Amino acid sequence: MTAMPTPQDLQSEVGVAADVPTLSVRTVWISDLHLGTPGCQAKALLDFLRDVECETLYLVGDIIDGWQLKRSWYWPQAHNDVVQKLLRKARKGTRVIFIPGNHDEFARKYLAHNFGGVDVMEEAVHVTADGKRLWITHGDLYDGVIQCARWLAIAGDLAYEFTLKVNRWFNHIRAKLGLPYWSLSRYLKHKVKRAVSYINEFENAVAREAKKRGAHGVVCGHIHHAEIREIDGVLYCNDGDWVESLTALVEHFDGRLEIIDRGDQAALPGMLPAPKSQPVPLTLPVPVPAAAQAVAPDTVT
Ligand SMILES: [Mn+2]
Repeated sequence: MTAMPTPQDLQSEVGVAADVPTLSVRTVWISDLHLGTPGCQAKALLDFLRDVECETLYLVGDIIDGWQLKRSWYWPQAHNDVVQKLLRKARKGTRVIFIPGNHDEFARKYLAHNFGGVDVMEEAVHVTADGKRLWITHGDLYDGVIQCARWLAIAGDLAYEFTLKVNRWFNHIRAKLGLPYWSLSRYLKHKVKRAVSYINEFENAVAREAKKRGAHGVVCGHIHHAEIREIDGVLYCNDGDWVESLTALVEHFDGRLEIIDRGDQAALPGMLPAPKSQPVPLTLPVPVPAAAQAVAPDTVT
């Protein structure tokens, strides 16, 4: 005779279940992890990698940030864990393909090599279950700024690093107040007109290039802005990043493509979801509105 499960039993079952992949897909694309920088949200990424199971995993560039590691060495345990997790997936039968980006251009010296089960390729063509030919590239080669003014790209990189620093500080406070994660850099990118036109130019250039190659679509990263849309008859897919938006692109077994958003589902003001039904108890009388206004969205225009 079996005894009724106690609440403890149930709890441990949930604990076990948490380690079992909950998302089974044909293909996963992730890029712009920027391992080796404080901006990389390695914990969220580890959670995602633990939850997902796939036949093919594309690492679409800027996986390890050689630019920043050269400036100052930063390599915490969690970043090691991500690398171990990726290698483990390769060992367990996932086909892992690494397409270097501009921040890990050092790996472009090792094209056509295989490291611990990871194939390094300059670019790839992926055929979806429903027969779409997708051209895979990081995208920096079609970024006018990087190609024409490298110094500007590096200056922009430093400014970006600073924004991320402010963002971490800001979200640290938000977390203390029980508020969800909110990406400042993601917000700025949507708000600043020049950033918007820069993104559009990039997207058009990549889509044009995909068309030239006779592909149905393209998968890229680089601009840290996840998206699936059609541009001039070409399917443009960007898998986003794990620095600010925490997004991945997946292909389901029927060939359907989807963006998985592990960041705040609605990081943009105006798109905020209804307040959660369970209010977070605050133990201290924290001055919520004042702190929130310090970096209020509408002060940034
Ligand atoms: Mn890049």
